[in-house]
This record gives sequence, structure tokens and C-alpha cells, in this order.
Amino acid sequence: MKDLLKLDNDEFKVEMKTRTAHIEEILKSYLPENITQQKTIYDAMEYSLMAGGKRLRPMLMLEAYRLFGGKDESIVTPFMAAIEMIHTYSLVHDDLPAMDNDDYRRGRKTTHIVYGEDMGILAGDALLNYAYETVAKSMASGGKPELQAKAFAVLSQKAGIYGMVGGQVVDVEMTGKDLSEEQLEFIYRLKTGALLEASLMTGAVLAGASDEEVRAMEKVGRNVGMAFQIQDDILDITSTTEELGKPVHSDEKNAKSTYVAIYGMDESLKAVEEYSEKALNILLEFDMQNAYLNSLIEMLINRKK
Ligand code: GRG
Repeated sequence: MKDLLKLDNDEFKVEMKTRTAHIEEILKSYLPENITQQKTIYDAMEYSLMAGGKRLRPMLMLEAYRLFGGKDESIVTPFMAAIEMIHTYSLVHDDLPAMDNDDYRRGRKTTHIVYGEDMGILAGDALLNYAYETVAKSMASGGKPELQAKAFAVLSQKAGIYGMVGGQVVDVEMTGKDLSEEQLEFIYRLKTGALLEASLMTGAVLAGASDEEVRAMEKVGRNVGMAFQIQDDILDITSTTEELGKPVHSDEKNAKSTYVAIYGMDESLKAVEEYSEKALNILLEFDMQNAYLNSLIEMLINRKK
């Protein structure tokens, strides 16, 4: 087996900055146009979508696309914009009074605080719809129809009842109750993991990866998702509101049974490392080497926000 390719710390930081700026430009270019009387919804969409954030999902998608030899970025950019819109809608809805009732996100007031609860609901709806509209429009204007349709199916499935929405449903239903190991794994795999799986899978599909390779990317995403969510639980306890850009101790406030609450801090830190290592080992095993992607996965272990 080959050695894992990685970037050194400084090189990774520079690359990450460049890539994040590139994604910001892509997102801007896919914002809706020709808005007239419905301008409020455009403002609320832009407010939430362009509020910063790590842009992890489009970043993973582009790296997976490159990993499998994808060259023409115009095929993957609508999907990158779409997944960030879907992710943003989930955050906007998750912050609503009926769900987590949070006032801060990505370092600023949440969408419903600024635009009202009605517009918060509609902004989430609009972002979800516009995500699919963006992908559908790109498919209608050419490209590689079979690959685009397959990627569209993966994206919509992972965002829906078999993915993120399904995980959120169980999470909401189980709030305040004790969770079994299986229930916790189910929630994390769907609520958080599914969109990360979708990022890596759609990138691979659009580049023409084989079914076996796409399945391997799904597994990578699943492990990254577990590591990411457990790290999120850890940061909710150890970090600060300033650093995270959202309230800390939110899990306690919402009576959420988290990995840390069930297994303790030491086990959780170990689990983040183990899941990240599993993800990297799958990439190594398949000889799927992209130094930036490997470093990004490793960075998740040490992330502070
Ligand atoms: C409302 C259908 C629906 C789903 C909500 C994603 C989600 C499900 C809820 C958000 C709260 C939460 C803890 C989600 C788990 C995934 C997660 C850690 C999201 C935050 O993602 P980051 O850290 O956010 O990538 P940024 O702001 O950096 O993009």
C-alpha cells in the first residue's frame, strides 16, 4: 500500500483559502436573478447563503470530482451551489423556534431573527427549491445527461427522507430521551453524514467514477460524517460562541443525547480520530489519492469551528 499523500500545514492553509474564495464566487454566480416584488425572499436567501461557513460540502464535491479525473468544472459547479443551498436551508430551518430556536449562526443573527419566522420558513423552502432548480437548469442546457441524472438522484435521495430529513425526524422525536448506540448512529449517519456522503458521491459520479468507486466514496463520507458530528458535539462543550459563530451548550439546552453525553469526552475524542482514520484508509486502499482531500479530512479532527 502506498503512503497517504498530504499537504504540510502552511500549504494546506493557503490552498483552503484559495478554494473557499473560489466556492464563494461560484455561489454568488448561482444566486437567483430578475427578482422584482419577491425581493424579500432573495434578500433572506442571500443573507443566509453568503454568511460564510466552511463550504465543506462543495469543497468535498470538487475534490472528489478532481480525484476521479473530472476536468470540466461547469458540470460540477451547479451541484456544488445546490448542495450548499440545501445545507443552508437545513441550518435556517434547524434554527427556527419550532426546532432548535437559535439566534446566532455563522457569526450573525439567524435568518428568522432578521427577516421574521414566516420569511425564515420561506427562505429555507426557497433555498431547497432553488437548489434543484439550479441543477435541473444545468441539465437542460447540456453536459453529460446520464451522469448528471445519476448525480441528481444521489443528491436528492441523500437530502431527503432516506438522508438528512430522515435523520432530523428521528433526532427531533428522540429529543430528551435516552438513545441506544444504534439510534445515535442512525441519527448521525443520516442527519450529518448523508450530505457529506452526497458531496463525495456526486463529485465522483459526475467525473465518471465506477459504481464500486462511488460506493467507496459513500463509505468515506459516512466515516467523515461520524467524525464531523462527534467533533461538533465536542465543540458544543469546549468552544466559545465567538469561535463557533453559533451558541455553545446548545445540545444541553435542547436536551440532546449526544455522543459525548453517552460515551464521555475521552471516548469521543478517540472516536473522531478513529472515524477519520477509517475514511483515510478507504481512500488509501482504493489508491484514491488527492493530497488536499486527505489533508482536509485530517483537519476535521483538529477543527475549532
Ligand atoms: C431542518 C431538514 C432539516 C435538517 C436539519 C443539518 C441539520 C439537519 C441541522 C443543523 C444542526 C446540526 C448540528 C447539524 C449537523 C450537521 C452540522 C454539524 C452542521 C453544521 O455544518 P457546518 O459546521 O456549518 O459545516 P457551516 O456553517 O460551516 O457551513
